[in-house]
Amino acid sequence: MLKLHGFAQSGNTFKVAFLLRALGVPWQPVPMSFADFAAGATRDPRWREGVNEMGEVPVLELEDGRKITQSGVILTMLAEQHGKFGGNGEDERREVLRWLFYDNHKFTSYFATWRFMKSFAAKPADPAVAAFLKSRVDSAFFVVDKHLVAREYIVGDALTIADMSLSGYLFYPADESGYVLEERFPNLAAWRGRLKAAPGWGDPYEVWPGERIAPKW
Ligand SMILES: N[C@@H](CCC(=O)N[C@@H](CS)C(=O)NCC(=O)O)C(=O)O
Repeated sequence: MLKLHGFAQSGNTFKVAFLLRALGVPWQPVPMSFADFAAGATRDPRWREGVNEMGEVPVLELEDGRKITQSGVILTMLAEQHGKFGGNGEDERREVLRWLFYDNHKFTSYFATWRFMKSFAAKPADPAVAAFLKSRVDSAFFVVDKHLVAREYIVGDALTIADMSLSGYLFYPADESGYVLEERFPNLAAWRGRLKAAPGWGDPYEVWPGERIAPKW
């Protein structure tokens, strides 16, 4: 059976779980506790050597033991293998890839870092760093909000892995990030609502074993 390494607060892990559930593929979580993650479990040299040299989750472990990393690669691989959620035709598939890059570089990347710093870091954020990160989150959110103004989904007219990737962190409670989408990003909020009706969607803290942690700051 496929195994997915990750932890409950990891939206990057959730993206992959969302797709596995939408595909109806049997899989098994390999959970790490947030405390172990925060203490550096993925940065341990033995973990890097045995699981992922990049020191990150998610990691999808295949039945033959191979380990696939980077959520964008995992999503693309599974979508190709199953012929689902990858976009229809070459143009849409390229468009899906374009949004996966944007997500990994700007959208999830800044938002996940911001949320971690705001709620889960060992120390309160430096105000200048927080202001910088927040401005980067805002501009990425404005881009996707505008893209969704007259669209139901990110690419084409059906659910794809681009939706799953970009939305991965948006289903966590608003107090973890301080972002109430309805107030400033109505198209993102409406799209998130549509995705909750997608096959396989579930609340991240129910989909993955592990405790919700109250924001520290
Ligand atoms: N681009 C990567 C990002 C993965 C990532 O940043 N994962 C976080 C947890 S959600 C992590 O393991 N971070 C460890 C670190 O940055 O040291 C992906 O999409 O898989």
